[in-house]
Amino acid sequence: MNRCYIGLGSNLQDPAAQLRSALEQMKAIPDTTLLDCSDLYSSAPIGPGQQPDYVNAVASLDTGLAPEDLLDSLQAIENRHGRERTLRWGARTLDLDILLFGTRQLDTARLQVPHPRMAERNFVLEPLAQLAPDLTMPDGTPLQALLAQCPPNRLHRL
Ligand code: PH2
Ligand code: MG
Ligand code: MG
Repeated sequence: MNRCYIGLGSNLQDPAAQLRSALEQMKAIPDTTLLDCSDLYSSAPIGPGQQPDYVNAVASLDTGLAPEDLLDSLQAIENRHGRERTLRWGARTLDLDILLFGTRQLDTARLQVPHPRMAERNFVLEPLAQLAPDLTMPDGTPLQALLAQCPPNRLHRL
């Protein structure tokens, strides 16, 4: 089993409801136990053009799946929520990102873990710290050290 942290985000079509529905569907991923979810946070969009604010959260789970199989399950949930893959960092109904997969460091065509931009994103680090304040990154960096140097971006707990 590997302890994983998943970033959830949405800024279209009732974002909070998208996240709640995604969490329900994550409970049905095979060989996987959904453990916990942070509060929901409203965050300013990072990305091109005018976009609505996001709702973000982080969930924890234990899985016996291989990383790419967990990714398949998460992408299937995104697709069932009408996710369209057009513009990079464009508005989306649902985004489910593997932030951490145990202590693994992965760099394949489909999957980079830890998530390569999580250290710059307070909408990832703050909810992650709510779930696991004492977490250490696979390279040994404490999560609290990342938080201390993360650029500020408008974020509030809903
Ligand atoms: N996700 C992105 C791009 N920009 N901005 C916020 N506030 N929240 C996100 O989840 C987010 C983003 C790409 O996945
Ligand atoms: Mg993302
Ligand atoms: Mg994604």
